[in-house]
Amino acid sequence: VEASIPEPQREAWRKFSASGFKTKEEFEKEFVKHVETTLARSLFNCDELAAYSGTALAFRDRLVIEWNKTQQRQTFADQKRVYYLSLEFLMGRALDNAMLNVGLKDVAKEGLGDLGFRIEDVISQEHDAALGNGGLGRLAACFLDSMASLNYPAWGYGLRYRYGIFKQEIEDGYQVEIPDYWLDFNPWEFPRHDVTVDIQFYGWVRKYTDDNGKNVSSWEGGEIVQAVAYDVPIPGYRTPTTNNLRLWSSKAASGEFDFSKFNAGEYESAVGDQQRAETISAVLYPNDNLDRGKELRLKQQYFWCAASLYDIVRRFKKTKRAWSSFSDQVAIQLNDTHPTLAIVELQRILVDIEGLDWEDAWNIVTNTFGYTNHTVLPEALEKWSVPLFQNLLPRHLQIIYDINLFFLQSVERKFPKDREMLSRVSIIEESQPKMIRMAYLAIVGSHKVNGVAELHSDLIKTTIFKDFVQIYGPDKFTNVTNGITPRRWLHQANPRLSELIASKLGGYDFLKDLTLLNKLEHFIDDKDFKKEWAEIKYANKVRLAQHIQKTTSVSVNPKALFDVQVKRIHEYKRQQLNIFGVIHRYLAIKSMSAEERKKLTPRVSIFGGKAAPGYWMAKTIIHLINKVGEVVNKDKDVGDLLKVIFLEDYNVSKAEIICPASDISEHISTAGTEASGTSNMKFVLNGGLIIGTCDGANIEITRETGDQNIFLFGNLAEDVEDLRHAHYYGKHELDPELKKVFEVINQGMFGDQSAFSSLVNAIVEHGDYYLVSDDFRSYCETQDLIDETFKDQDGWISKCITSVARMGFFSSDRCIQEYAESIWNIEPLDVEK
Ligand code: HBZ
Repeated sequence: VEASIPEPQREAWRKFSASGFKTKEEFEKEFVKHVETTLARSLFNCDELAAYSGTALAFRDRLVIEWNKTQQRQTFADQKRVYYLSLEFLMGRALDNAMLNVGLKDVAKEGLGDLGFRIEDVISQEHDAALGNGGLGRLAACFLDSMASLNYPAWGYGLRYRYGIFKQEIEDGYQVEIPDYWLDFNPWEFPRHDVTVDIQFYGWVRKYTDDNGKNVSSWEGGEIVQAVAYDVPIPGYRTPTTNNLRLWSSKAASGEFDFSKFNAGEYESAVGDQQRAETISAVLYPNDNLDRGKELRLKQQYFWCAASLYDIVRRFKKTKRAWSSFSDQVAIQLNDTHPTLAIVELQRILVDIEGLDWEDAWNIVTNTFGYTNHTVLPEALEKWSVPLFQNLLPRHLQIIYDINLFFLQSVERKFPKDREMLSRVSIIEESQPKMIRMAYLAIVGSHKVNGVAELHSDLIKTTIFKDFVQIYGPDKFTNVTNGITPRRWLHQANPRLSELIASKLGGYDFLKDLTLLNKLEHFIDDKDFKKEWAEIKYANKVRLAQHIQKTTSVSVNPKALFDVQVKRIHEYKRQQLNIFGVIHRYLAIKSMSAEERKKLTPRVSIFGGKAAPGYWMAKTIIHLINKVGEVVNKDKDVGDLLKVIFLEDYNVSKAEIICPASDISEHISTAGTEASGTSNMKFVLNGGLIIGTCDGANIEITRETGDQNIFLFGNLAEDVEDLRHAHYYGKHELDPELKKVFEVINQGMFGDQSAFSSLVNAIVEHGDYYLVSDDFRSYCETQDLIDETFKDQDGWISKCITSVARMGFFSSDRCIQEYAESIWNIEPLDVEK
């Protein structure tokens, strides 16, 4: 308030208040201004990168104007806000998205043309913002897009990593990791050097009785690191709402930086302190679905939770409301257990700092938080060692113990004498060392817990969180099936398909209400429409073929069936099943006569994805794929009938090229292991069909699009346990066709067989935990069915169109509306006022 301009002077401001370009000429003026002044370049040295920067700066100005207004509007409206806490935001590129969302891409295209640039070349200069591993991080990014597009008052909170997910290179068939330093020029972030929070670590707890005779705990000593806010504008699609993503960066606190060391000549150690502080936000942990329990990771989590909570509480306090109305004003969603410390931190703020009673504080806390679970894999469930935690966050450990005590007391009242139950549900695992079970803490501290697809939400209720359903009743647990933003994953990635759809549906309203796609079913017999549809798919395949040629030097025939599996490499996602299937196909081709080969459907098997740097088995899978590619791709007997491609460095911007170009994509996890999957949705929305197991969102995709439009195979989740038992007791016979695949690997067909022995032995000797052998036959038969089905191109296209028409449910807009209504209890803001 103190910083606001007095009324008499506001006229002068309003006269010059910025108002963003609308026409081609205005864009060109802004562009040239930025290139010449902000970048200090001229028309004699403006390369494509400078053109990107100039364009980005011009659009950034536009976003900032709406962003400021949005923040004012939301402050004025004073409604309940939602805060989405995620340690990952896998945003990808921002420029194309900004141009489309504000509706000025055509203006920019023409303007750039006038100035001597092609818009595609300019867009492709941008470095991906890759602050995430995979599905979880990308989901957070889609949610930001939907929350802004639907005008919800929403903020994202995350960490500003200096290094995002590593860049992947393939050398001799092996993955090599290169650091992803992405901040050289990032026009999309605004440093807020005035928005800082001091974050405490280590130290001790002092207990005393205050003047009113109340027992107080105070966290003292230790060290301080400063959190600095960096804000990223998030434009909604064709709406003025531009929300904020706030990312925290760490640096040495000013009071902590020891200048006397400089004077004493200890320059190095002074700089060392600085660097140690900066290490907290230096790098994204590159594991997906694995918990490693490292201290630096815990520091990251607390640093980010504490800074975000401070910020949220500060904003609430400005409204001068009573604490009892906190959860009427604030909803906080936890993206997995990574931000669970926010629960403890809010309780600490309310009790230790604001002086509320434990009970009152705890009511506020549990009414505020919601927790989303993304996995049932035991190795991914976070646990923190008590000694490590005690050292770093001594007061928080005490609070967790108290939360646990009160929780267990309530359980005991409900289930007297059930000691087993108490030890099963305790937040503290009585192991050596003791461990804090973060998922249990998240459940106890939230009012709602959700899974991300129907099967997954059922599974968490019947397996890992079964006891908690008994304790709290079923209503605390709910499902919100994931979704994707059609803006990026249809309109931006596949502009021609989007345009074709718009031409039939009478405009682009479907991008705001994806269920409108169902009107496409009227055109299922429209010959011209189908022809155009096929041409677009073909053009997208040509574009991918060019990318493959450029990056791997392998020529692929765009008329072949493109079979794609792109996602993080993980045993549970079963890329090994896919590549064994490819080898099986290769052997079949080799044994065929020339006549038989003529009847085959030519296929390009395309893989992509990163392995966590410490995940040996995943790296071995990548190695095998590349070695199989080397053999198959140069085999003259095979020619165009089969090509095997590994695409380097799969990321969001590459996904935008790949998703529109598939005929078939693979979502083949062991049933019950993939919580939802979201790339399955992206591929179908772009007119591809899928081969998949009955897992995650595949099941709901089948329900929506019809079982004649999807290729399902394999065992069901309910049978997995028994099948694993059969392996364990030696009752499983290895699939005979898979055995042949292993034989040729062992004979060295793809180079040194010892390189792949761990992969083979996991199945042959170590119990085949992911049931590759059990599903192999069904998988191969289904692939044969796909070959047959693809021969009838007209029928194939009908399936694709029908599927797209029925994909409306999988918009992240639907998903966000479900969260808003059933978990957050928030309303969109009227932006017309
Ligand atoms: O979240 C994924 C699930 O595997 C996928 O099925 C689901 O569709 C998606 C969105 O709900 N989970 C992840 O991507 N998880 C991680 O990347 C991860 C990262 C760090 C961790 C644990 C998991 O410590």
